[in-house]
Amino acid sequence: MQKALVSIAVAASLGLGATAAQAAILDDVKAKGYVQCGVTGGVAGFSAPDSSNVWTGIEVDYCRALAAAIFNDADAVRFTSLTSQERFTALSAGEVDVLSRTTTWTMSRDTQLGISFVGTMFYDGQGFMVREEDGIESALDLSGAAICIESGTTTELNAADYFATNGMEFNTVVFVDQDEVVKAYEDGRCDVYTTDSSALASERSKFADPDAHIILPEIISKEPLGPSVRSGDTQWFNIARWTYFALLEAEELGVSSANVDEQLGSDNPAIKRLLGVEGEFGAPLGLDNAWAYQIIKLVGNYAETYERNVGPDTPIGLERGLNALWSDGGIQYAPPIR
Ligand SMILES: N[C@@H](CCC(=O)N[C@@H](CS)C(=O)NCC(=O)O)C(=O)O
Repeated sequence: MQKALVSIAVAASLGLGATAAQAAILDDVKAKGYVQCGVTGGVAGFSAPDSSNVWTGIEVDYCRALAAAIFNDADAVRFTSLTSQERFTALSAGEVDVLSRTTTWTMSRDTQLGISFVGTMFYDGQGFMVREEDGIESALDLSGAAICIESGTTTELNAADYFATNGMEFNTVVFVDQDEVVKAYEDGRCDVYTTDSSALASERSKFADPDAHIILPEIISKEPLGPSVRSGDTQWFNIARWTYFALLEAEELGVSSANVDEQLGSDNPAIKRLLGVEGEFGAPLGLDNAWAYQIIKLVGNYAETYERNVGPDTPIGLERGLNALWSDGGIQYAPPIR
């Protein structure tokens, strides 16, 4: 009896207690036939439903890529719209299988909430938007200004740090919902709207007169936005993480939705491994060896999702910047598939 207890304790301390739960999420997802993905209520370019209730955005594409890897069907995904405050509980309670929602990877979120971040789909930073007519040119001129902010975010915390560090008076108007924040700013209840600078660009693109608003030059934080999963299921974590890496690796190797079938005949060993022509890289994840082929065929590579959702030719208009591949001067980098 005592021996059994000791071995349970040892197994638990080694993390083997998770073994029973190892395949649980993938099995559950396969059984229900879709991935349940937690997203924002609507940040254009990241995740937003269109008029026919079809979700689009770079974070939506990530969820579609996951569905493509598992089901060879990029539509085998359902979306749950979550506020900033709801998102972590929804993930840890199992209401969603993955959270892909303008969410900054921070240490406390990664280590204290029972969730694990898998990578950074979008390197961002916090900025400030003001009305052009107010003539403000720097965030350092914002002492005492009324600032609209969404609660339960890093935004709140960073702004507090920034104002304290610069000896400025911090005066916020806080809302739970993004739409309320934007409306309050538009209605003139606040002088300033602050959030991730990509979301500022996204919201500004929806204003009646975008040019009446400017984004100040200061970026006051690091906001690595990425998907996260419940902790304790290594297989699911690996699937989520390598889905992100596959998007990057495909771009790096020049494999896109347009040429992936042709690339099946490539002589490049790295492309052969990526597409499952050689090696067994899907099987250890519980997936078909064509898992990455399916992602690329149905969703595209990282550049494709970036360009169609947030790139310079979209209303959001964001250059690749930090989100360029490491080989193009950015910091997006995937470990090799081998
Ligand atoms: N990245 C920050 C901010 C996240 C956040 O909630 N951002 C707002 C603006 S980008 C948002 O997504 N709102 C959408 C909503 O509430 O539906 C965090 O993780 O705390």
